[in-house]
Amino acid sequence: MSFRYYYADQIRQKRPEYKGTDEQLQSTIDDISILYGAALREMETKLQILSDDFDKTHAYMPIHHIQTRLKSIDSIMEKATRYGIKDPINNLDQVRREILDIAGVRVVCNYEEDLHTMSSILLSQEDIELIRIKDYCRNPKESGYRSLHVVVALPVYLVNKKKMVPVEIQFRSITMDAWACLEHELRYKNKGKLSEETVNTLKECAETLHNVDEKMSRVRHEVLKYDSKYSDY
Ligand code: 0O2
Repeated sequence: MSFRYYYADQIRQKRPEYKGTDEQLQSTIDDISILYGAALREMETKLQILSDDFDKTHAYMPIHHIQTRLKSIDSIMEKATRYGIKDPINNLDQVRREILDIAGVRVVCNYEEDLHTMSSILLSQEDIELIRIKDYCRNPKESGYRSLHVVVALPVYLVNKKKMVPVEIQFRSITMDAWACLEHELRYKNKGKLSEETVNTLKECAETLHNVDEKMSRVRHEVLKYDSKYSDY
């Protein structure tokens, strides 16, 4: 096994149905890493700039932290199969058109109201194209999951071309993120199966945390209204 085709070899072992050459497979993998990796870095920088400018203009940083992740090829293939894409390893163009969270950014904000503020500011930027929004804050999922999912395309400039690359941004408050991380771990450790009782308890926890978010937001307004430097906020 040559080093150059190390990843292509690994993928071919799991996906022997791949019809192209190792060079073609490696080139596609490199393309995904370069394009989507670049889009992730650009998006992280954009969000960091917004947070810094908020700090300068409002003496407040809405973003608590940012995480980025590139979906693994295995995970992309699994999702493509779940989406009904036939023979995904041989239909990578279709996979890239339909799987919109290959590049994912999680923006954890201090307060629930910051999520919509930050997403609106981001969407007003002229090089950002909105693809779709799923507002699980206003319409939580059956599990109790809350988050604001925004998929956008942003330009990545290569040597001789510009490519619009989709990125999914999940805006969450600290409490939404805490719930989602714990619930995800519990579900994962139980191989996706949780008893009805546990599912209901987790839903109750999500509701309790939502109440905490609302109370914290009220406290924030109470505290900040006495401070003139926040008056335009
Ligand atoms: P990862 O590694 O977190 O990205 P899908 O539901 O995946 O078929 P779609 O349209 O992308 O398709 O769904 P959605 O619900 O808009 O976004 C899916 C992502 O939201 C998940 O990513 C999770 O990150 C998160 N999510 C959605 N529902 C829940 C939930 O009930 N609990 C938790 N903890 N997270 C949730 P992936 O793909 O699972 O993986």
